[in-house]
Amino acid sequence: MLDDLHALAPLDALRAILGPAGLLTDPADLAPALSDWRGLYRGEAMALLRPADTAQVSACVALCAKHGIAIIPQGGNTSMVGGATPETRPNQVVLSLARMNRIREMDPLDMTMTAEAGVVLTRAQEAAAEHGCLFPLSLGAEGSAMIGGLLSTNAGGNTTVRYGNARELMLGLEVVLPDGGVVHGLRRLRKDNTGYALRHLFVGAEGTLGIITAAVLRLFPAVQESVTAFCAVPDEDAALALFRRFRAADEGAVRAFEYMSGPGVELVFATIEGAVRPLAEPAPHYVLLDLTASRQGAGLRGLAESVLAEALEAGEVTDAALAESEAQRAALWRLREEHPEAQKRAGGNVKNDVSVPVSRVPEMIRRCSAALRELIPGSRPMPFGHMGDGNIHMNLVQPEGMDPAEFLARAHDIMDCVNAIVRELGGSFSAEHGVGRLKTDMMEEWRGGAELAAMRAIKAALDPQGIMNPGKVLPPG
Ligand code: FAD
Ligand code: 2HG
Ligand code: ZN
Repeated sequence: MLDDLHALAPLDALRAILGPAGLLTDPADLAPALSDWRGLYRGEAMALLRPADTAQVSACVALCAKHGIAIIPQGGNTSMVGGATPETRPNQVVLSLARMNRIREMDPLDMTMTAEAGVVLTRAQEAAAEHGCLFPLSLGAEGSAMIGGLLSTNAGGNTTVRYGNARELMLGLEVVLPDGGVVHGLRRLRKDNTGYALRHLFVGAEGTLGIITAAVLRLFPAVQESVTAFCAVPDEDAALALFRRFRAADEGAVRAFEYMSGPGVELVFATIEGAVRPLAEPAPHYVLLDLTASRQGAGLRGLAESVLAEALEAGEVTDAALAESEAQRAALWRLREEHPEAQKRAGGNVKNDVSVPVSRVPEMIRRCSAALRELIPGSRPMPFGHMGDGNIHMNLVQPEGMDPAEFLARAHDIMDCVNAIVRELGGSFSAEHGVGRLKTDMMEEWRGGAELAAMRAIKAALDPQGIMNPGKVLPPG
């Protein structure tokens, strides 16, 4: 069968593998797959492949390897770093996992879910809930991002502080290698020390080493009780002090601890319809936090009230609102989750997805904000994000009235300005979004020497032709 296919022209052979529904070449069908959520990149591809199962992925990859055709794996296409967007060059295809969206198995006893790469995160969360369990990964793009993409970027999000990154939620993987071979690693073992932990190599590899087709995911007990609090805080140190206070009171209860700047929240009110002000007075900084427990009667409301009362007394909190209903909880979270959209609507904005040790977050925010204001007078720093993980989106919104193109032309100066401070504080230039296409030029400086050499050796060993997602993660050379 493979020999017959290899006799055909590549696109005809791919069509023979995938059937008419599995191969699209009409420019209108391809267009959404050729650009990214941020609108930074636009690429080219001769076709969009939409395999329905692992055998089809394997056959497509083997055929592409034979013809030297590059493959760009794509899930929900929500990458913040252009990781799923093809470059502008010939002889490449985008391979979407969207049709591979079956949940193959749920096991509430082993607390595992075996899901295909194209399962959308909200569907995985719902499936877990239908079995009385929790799949805890949660982030703003959860209605589009897919299991394969989430694992390939080792996504973080709002619950990392409690449950870890996507990597910590994965027990086993099925992967198609760049020669079409299949790693059948869907083991649901908590312990499995059998040589190199290959499964972890593909997590965070951003599609440069192979295609994840399915994964065994860890489940947790469902949430039975929760409290959400939206707090006004006077400064960054107070926000961190509040985190310490809640952690000390009950570390296991803190599901999310998110920081937002006053100007960032005001931008949400200004640009997002229906955003509701939860506190009487605007504040310079805010914290949104969730406490959850897997048993009823855990007393989380009392805990939140007593910790907040102490924090008010200590001057760490100036006002706070506790959600009284699911609708209020959603409204509070909306103020946080609309930050990316609000910043997009404000014209040019430059993202800096950075991390530092948690203890250095206040200093990082203060120093970066001051340096950015000096670099571009009138620009608006709007840091927000996962304070409990030391991961802040140190974003900069353009000055009002400035031409967005003029502002975006300074993007690399802006990233360099933030990165220099982050480096001094022992941090990382990419905390959760990955390297993709946007940050390859930072790899030499940050990961050069033996670390980058080892990464290149792994890439060369698994993908000697360099057909898997070229131009991503590793710098040229
Ligand atoms: P894609 O964007 O399609 O792909 C991402 C990368 O993975 C690409 O390099 C692609 O080639 C590769 N890839 C995709 N599928 C596979 C596969 N099956 N096998 C191998 N490689 C594959 N990220 C966070 O970490 N935390 C957040 O809080 C967060 N919030 C976000 C909020 C918004 C509004 C948006 C737009 C994005 C956000 N992101 C966040 C970024 C993004 O959602 C994540 O990176 C997500 O994991 C990407 O999933 P995806 O399915 O869209 O992958
Ligand atoms: C989030 O935490 C995402 O909302 C997006 O990681 C961050 O827009 C951003 O910079
Ligand atoms: Zn984030």
